[in-house]
Amino acid sequence: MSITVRGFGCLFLLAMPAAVSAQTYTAGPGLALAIPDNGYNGSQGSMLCNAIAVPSGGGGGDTVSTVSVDIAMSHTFVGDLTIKLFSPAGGSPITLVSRPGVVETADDGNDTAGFGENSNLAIANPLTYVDSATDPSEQMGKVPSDLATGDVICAFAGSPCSYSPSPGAAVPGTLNSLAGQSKVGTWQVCIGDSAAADTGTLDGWTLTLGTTPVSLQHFSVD
Ligand SMILES: [Ca+2]
Ligand SMILES: [Ca+2]
Ligand SMILES: [Ca+2]
Repeated sequence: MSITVRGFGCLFLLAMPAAVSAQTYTAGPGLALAIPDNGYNGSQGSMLCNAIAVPSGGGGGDTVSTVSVDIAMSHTFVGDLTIKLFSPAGGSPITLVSRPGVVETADDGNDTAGFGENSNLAIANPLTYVDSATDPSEQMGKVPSDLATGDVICAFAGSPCSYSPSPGAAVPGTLNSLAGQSKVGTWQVCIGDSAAADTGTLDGWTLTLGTTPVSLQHFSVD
């Protein structure tokens, strides 16, 4: 945009919001990071964490407007899992998954009321966590029907590959509640496991950030 106004002999710059653009940042594939079996106690330190450093710029603005996360991992019992996204701004993480099929009384890994959903995750069938998904992650393995041990979520016929965050007993929060933060800094996906025997690994993950660039618009006055 260029606007010329006569009579002042100056150059002006206007900061104008532009359209949302999306940038993706990926760790892996092939990370092969083991999730500590039955290690989760509610703390970040009890989880497997993996970081992505997001720089300034990179084809978009630095102010977050939308967030989604793709995770490729294996696990033989999805009801064991708690998965959280930590943003560079700190504060409470966004809980993407909280032990599907278990009704938690606290976010401490100690619930013994049941084992939760028994279906599997596979690296070849990554899942997307996004606010707009039809099914909450608490329903993983329950849609379109109750999957059995060995059935892989997203690979099983009719099983969705996208889920919205389910906080369980953790601090509530949607991914897009991170809007307005700076994207710049360290983002972490952390995965906890709350029951013995079944295990899994993190193979890779992708962070997709919609940002709103602020573009400088020139106009001259002469
Ligand atoms: Ca749950
Ligand atoms: Ca099941
Ligand atoms: Ca386990």
